[in-house]
Amino acid sequence: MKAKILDGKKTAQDIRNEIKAEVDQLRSRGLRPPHLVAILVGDNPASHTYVRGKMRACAEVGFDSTNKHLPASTTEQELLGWVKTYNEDPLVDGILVQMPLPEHIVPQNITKTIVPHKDADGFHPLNVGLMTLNFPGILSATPAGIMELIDRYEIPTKGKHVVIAGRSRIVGRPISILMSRGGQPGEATVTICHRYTPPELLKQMCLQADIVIVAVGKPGLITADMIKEDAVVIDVGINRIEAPEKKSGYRLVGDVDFDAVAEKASYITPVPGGVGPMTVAMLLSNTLHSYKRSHG
Ligand code: BQF
Repeated sequence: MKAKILDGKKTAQDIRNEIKAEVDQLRSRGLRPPHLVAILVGDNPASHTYVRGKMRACAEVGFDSTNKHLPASTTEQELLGWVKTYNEDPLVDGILVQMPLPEHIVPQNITKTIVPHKDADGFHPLNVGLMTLNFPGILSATPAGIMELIDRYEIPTKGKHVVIAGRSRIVGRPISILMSRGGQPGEATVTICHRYTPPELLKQMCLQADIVIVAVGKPGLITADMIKEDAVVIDVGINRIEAPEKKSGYRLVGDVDFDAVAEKASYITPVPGGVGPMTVAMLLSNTLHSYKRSHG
């Protein structure tokens, strides 16, 4: 089958329009809009691009936003000081610290210091715990974006076999929990593959999957011979590869051999324009929820 595209770019636009409508409502009632703060440490070019995109998304939906740029030499203590300042600021609803951080800062120390109800990325251990136990809380933005995409395209997950490649704290691990924790859409059978899964076993697992979710960071990891006819393929990989013909000098590809796999799958996410824009939309959604929580 020639796969249909799971259009994250369009779906994220729909979500932003829904959020904008809510923000317009708030404004018409004389309330301030939600406010997201992004803290960026250092000068990683990709991080700059991501933060710029997030700030643009805030502007589009009518959120206030603050882009707090700190030098690469910022100490962990100084960064924690900024986090605490925004934690205590009643005019700030969401806080994110852009990853990756410079080597001398331990990311978990930062993540656990953000007050859980302002944790726009959903990385705080309390939010991860609540998510695991199926309690209401803030969901990690990328897994939430994947679930939202699956939900809006009405892809069945109940009783299906979901194979996940990659076990990161931010994507692989939480999506495995969301898919299997019970409730809709969390009634799947889940297999997690990771760096110690032998390639032959990864292939066997993928061939048995109704839904394959790949978040590894290796271009071309998933090839058409690993995919069952009519499977759903979700590519979370974002890899920059050299492309001299491009103005930027690079182009983005996922972890999936898109053209060949699209001949076999029933649905597939493109890169760019798949999961990435959904992540940013869920960041806004998390911030709106935080705002509503503090405004009754
Ligand atoms: C798209 C991220 C790895 C490491 C740190 C749209 C984004 C990406 C792609 C984006 C990501 C990935 C983000 C597209 C945020 C997703 O059109 O395909 C948006 O901004 N993302 C991040 O902040 O840090 C990362 C991936």
